[in-house]
Amino acid sequence: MKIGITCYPTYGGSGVVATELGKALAERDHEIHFISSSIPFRLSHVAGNIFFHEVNVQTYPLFEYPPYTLSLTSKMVDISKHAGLDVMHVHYAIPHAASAVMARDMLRSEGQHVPVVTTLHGTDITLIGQDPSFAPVVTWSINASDGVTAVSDYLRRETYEHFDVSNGIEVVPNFIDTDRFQRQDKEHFKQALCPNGEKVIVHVSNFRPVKNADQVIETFARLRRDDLPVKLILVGDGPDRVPAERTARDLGVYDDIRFLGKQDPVEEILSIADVFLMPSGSETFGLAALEAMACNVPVVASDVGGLPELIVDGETGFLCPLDDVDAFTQRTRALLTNDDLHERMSAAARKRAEDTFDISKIVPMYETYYQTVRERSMAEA
Ligand code: GMT
Repeated sequence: MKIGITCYPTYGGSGVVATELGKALAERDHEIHFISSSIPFRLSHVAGNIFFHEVNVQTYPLFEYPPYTLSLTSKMVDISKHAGLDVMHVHYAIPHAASAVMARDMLRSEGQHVPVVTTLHGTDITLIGQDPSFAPVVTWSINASDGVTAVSDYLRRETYEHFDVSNGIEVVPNFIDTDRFQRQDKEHFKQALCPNGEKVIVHVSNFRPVKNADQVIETFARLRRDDLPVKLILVGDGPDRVPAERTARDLGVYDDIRFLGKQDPVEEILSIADVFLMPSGSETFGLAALEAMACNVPVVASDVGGLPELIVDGETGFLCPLDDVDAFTQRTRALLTNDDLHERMSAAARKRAEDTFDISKIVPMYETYYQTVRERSMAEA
């Protein structure tokens, strides 16, 4: 099949999922056309049957806000016509689904059928999508898509609860390449960071308020207060990074923390981790937690959103009540001080990643879904 994929190219789970999906589909002999504002950060090379088409956004003295959505639509039309796309798969509803539906309708008026599959990822439904300035368009574009998927059952339920959606929604969970994401020998790195054999806690996020980065610091500070020999590595960047640094200084733990900023080879950092913390206020899936699990790292996370579909409480990690820093501290301490418990959970975390979320199990679900959507939309045409 010839598949158009649109996503946010910058740091973020939906872009990662879209890019890894495109790469995996290309390996299965599909022709993939990424259509985006810049090259997706996980797309290291464009070769063979992978193409990248940059959306050219025009400025004009009248435009206080250049209309990216329309430029994207025009690019989708252009690529669909010239590459002969069989399906357009857009990730994150705003504004990608609206652009794709408009492009599809324009193509239809010229006799070309390119069905649209929209994948809902997170805040497009749980937060920003519910704002009155977006909600009617989100509702319309979900209902007008030829196929809709959500990354968890929770997200599917949230969509029906908050939007007047009549379209069906298929749950296709996120996935992980367990060959790439596996524990590697990074002893030299561990030694450099933890010369006295300290344990390592890792948190990876885009440091938006929903990630509750301050609770990671607070949990860490409580563990250090008990003199637990432990270091904290923070990966990623965003608006709450500077406040997190301030909190670390205020709590006197800054010197035991490494703020690494945005990093691509996350699996190398996860390879020296003992516990991964995810105290998010909302999380539809928690891809960063899955990456940790694949690297044998048990996750201590908030009991919210889609996280219980990923983390089996007491087996592959722990789920704690939202904002309960005491519970986070207690569960993390247990994992850092009880070797048997840690060994059992890290093996179970890896096993769950392999058995349930391996890329080889999920990518065929998308292929089958594209086929179903194509046949259905052809029949309706
Ligand atoms: O919805 C967002 O906040 C952005 C999105 C992203 O691009 O990072 O994150 C969501 O999609 C990821 C991939 O499907 C999920 O793993 C994240 O849990 C989800 N984020 C939230 O729900 C906060």
